Formats: sequence, C-alpha cells, structure tokens
Amino acid sequence: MAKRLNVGVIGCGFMGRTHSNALRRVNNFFTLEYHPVLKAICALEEESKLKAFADQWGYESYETDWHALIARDDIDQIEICTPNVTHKEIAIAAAAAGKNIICEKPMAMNVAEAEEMCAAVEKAGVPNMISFNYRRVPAISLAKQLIDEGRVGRPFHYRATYLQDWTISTDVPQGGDALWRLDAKVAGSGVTGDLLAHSIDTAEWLNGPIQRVTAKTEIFVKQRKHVETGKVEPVTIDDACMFLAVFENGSMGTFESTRYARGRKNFNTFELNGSAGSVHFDLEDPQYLDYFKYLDPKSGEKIEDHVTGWQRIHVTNFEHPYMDHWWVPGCTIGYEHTFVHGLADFLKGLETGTHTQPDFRSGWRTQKVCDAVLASAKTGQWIDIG
Ligand code: SOE
Repeated sequence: MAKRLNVGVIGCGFMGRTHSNALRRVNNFFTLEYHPVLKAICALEEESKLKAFADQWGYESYETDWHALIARDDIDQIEICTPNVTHKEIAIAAAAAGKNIICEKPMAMNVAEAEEMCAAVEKAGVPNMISFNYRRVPAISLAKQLIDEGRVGRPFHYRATYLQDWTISTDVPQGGDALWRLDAKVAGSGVTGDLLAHSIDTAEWLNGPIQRVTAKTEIFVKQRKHVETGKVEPVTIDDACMFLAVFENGSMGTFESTRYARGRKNFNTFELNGSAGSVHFDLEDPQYLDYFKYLDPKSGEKIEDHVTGWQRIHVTNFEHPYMDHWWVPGCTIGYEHTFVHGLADFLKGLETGTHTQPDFRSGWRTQKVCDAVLASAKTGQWIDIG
C-alpha cells in the first residue's frame, strides 16, 4: 500500500526546480512504498510568481515564510533549496519539528554550522540527507562499483577538476537572486563550497578520507557591483582554488576549481590511477565511464599488452547502476535524473529503515575539508583534517 509523504520544498530557483522534478517523477520510475505529495512550495518571492511556480509544478499550496511551512502538521518532509546562509536555521527548526530533511549542498556556511546541524538532526532522530547529486550519476556509481570490486587496485593518484566560466566578465554583479553565489555573506565561500564540495564528496566516497591538504585560492575580479546595495564592493569569495591532498590510503590528490576556465561550463572530472587499473569521468560526457584495465581482477593476471587500452563504457545497460529503471540499453539519461536517484534512495531508506548517504554527518565531514582548504589558502600551510 502506498504511503503518502507530504513534502514542502523551500526555494524555487535552480535547485527548487531539480527537487520538484524529482518529487514528481520518482514514483513513475521507481517502485517505492512512499509516494511524495507536492504539498507546498515556499519562497520569498512575489506571490504571483510563487503561485505560478506552484501551478507549473503541481504544488497544492504555497507559503512565503518557511517558519509557517515547518509549523504545518501536514508536512512530513522539508527540502532545503535556498542560499547557503539560510540552511542552518531552517534545518535546525525542521529537525526540532520532527521533519525528514533533504538539504542542498554545501551543507552550511562553515564547519561550526555543519556540526550544529548534524547534532540537531541526530538528536531529533530524523532521516536526513545532503543533496550531493553527482554520486547518483550512473557512471560515477559504476566507478564506485569497479573500485570496490578491486579493479583499480592500490590507489596512487586522484585528480579532480571542477571548472566553469560564467563569472569572467567584470560586469557580473554580486548578490541578489541568481548571483548570491558570488556574495560571501550568503554563500560562505566561492568555488570551494559551491563546486569543490561536490569534488570532495565524490573523492572521499570513491577513495576514502582525505588526511591533509594545502591550498591556494585567487580572486581575479576584486570588486563587483552589489545588486542589493547598488555599490561597487570588494569580492570576498574565492574565484578559483587549487589544493593538494594526501588521502588516508596513502594516495595523492590534486583538486582544481574555477569559474574562469573559458569554454568550460560544468566540467566536473575525476581520474583515479591504481596498480590494477584506472577510471576517468567527465560530467560533460556523463553517460561514459573510461576504464583502463591492467590486471584482471579475478585471475590477478596482467592483460596481454596487445589488447590493453582505455575502454569507454557506455553506462546505459540494465546492469549499470540505476539504469534498469529507465529506458533500454543505449538510451541515455541526464542531469535531472541524478536528483530522482537521490530521492529514490532516500525514500527506499525510509522504507527499509536504513540511513541513506550522504547524510548530515557526511556533509559535515565535507565541510571540514572545505574549511581546511580555505584556512590553508590563508597561510599556505598543510592542514590535517582530523
Ligand atoms: C554553480 O554554477 C552550480 O549551479 C552549483 O551550485 C551546482 O551545485 C553544480 O552542480 C552546478 O553548478
């Protein structure tokens, strides 16, 4: 028997849309006990805009104050899709009200906030998840499977890049609706929290905990007009960040992120090189996982030299992660499906009483690495994550 799960989504920007889409589609493609109901959308928008959003996505109601949404008895689950500065207060209130919580990344403005949020959900005992959606790209999940099957062997190098190019123009202002990501008071940090948090989450999932880091950040455009004040103000987010890492398993990592890589739109890549093989992924070509097989994992024997080479796996077979829920082999899926997968896993977790990852504790961990990166960028020192 289907169980209704009444959901209130807070925020109706880019992420509000990805979550709304997932809520609408998840039961069409995944057989689950829980059936989300789009009960209410909540945002600080003009009422006419909010109503139009509610109509477009099929929400039963709307609220302009998140306190009112959380106070409602008919809401079981809160999804936080608002700018980072609001996450803590909303999550703590939602936890105290006993709601399930899915929160967008980065979890918080800093590690102290993340710790408080984690304590709140754990004290309340409410199901919780951070929306690091890229874990749910089938090719990335397949990389995890290959690594767990021992196909990469002893890891030596992990290399991640997350490159975009949308802030190169000096005319791009900071602050306000779409551009809060450029305002440190609202975002917490620049590319470190916005983009590298994804890379760090993926890296630790695939290759285990990062032990220590050393970083360098840069602000290329030092001043920008602020949308809210109308004044030209100093830019205090990191426009670019590169850091070196040592993983607990002894492998070495390099991470690079910027919003100044002309031509790169959402170039989120990683490569892991090990003794038995390598894996490589690029989000701009998301249906493929590249795999170099050096040792056969079953026999332990080296593949004969004349047949070694990179193999492009088109990750669309029924045997690939999540793909048996979609079309037929060869038919691809895309970005929005990663949110459907995350929600499906979360709902399955509610059904089976298991804790879906990445949860708030895991988000707190990612925030620790982000904060260590930013602290190291100030001094140039190596910092232990602890
Ligand atoms: C920034 O441009 C952004 O929208 C991030 O905030 C998302 O997390 C990333 O997945 C796509 O890029």
